[in-house]
Amino acid sequence: MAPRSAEVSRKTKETEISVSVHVDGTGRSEMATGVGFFDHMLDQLSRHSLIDMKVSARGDLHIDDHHTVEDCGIAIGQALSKALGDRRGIMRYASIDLAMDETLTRAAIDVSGRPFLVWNVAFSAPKIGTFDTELVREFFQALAQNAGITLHVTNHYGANNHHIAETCFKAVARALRMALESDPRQPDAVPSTKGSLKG
Ligand SMILES: [Mn+2]
Repeated sequence: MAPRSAEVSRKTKETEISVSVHVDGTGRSEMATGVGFFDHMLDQLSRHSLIDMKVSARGDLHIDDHHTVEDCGIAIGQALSKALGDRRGIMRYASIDLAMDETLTRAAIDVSGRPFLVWNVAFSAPKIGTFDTELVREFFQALAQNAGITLHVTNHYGANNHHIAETCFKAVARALRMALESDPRQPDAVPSTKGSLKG
């Protein structure tokens, strides 16, 4: 498999973001989005997917975190899609039930080229510290859309909202790691009867 890396820069009137990803990495992350809790979540995404990720963002945080979080999802998704190329030789499907203390969350992924998010996660509070819990969904919606992946996330149960958010990021990370792993039985094939995973 050729090295799977990409960089994306994206600038709008709301945000200026640069992202680099190395899919076959060790989970090294450098996050500077200006949103502390979000940096913590992106660190989890990188660490548990083993995708090296560098994200720097300058967004309109004087309004709120929404544009920055959503646009980071867009840019990371675009970088992943670019790095994956024609998606040859990947396992494609993966799922995990991920436990963290009292919380259990499932992520199921199809690296299909068809963007889709099914989101069954409810938070019991609107905020984690200063972070709006509804932005967790916004991030994954942008990620799925721009990475070209089908992503289902279900929180089975949990009490602590920090844990619920964190298990979403860790479960998606771990499922991504498995789905993007090279398939030793068909290392040169695109795993689709259509012959294409580019949507
Ligand atoms: Mn944490």
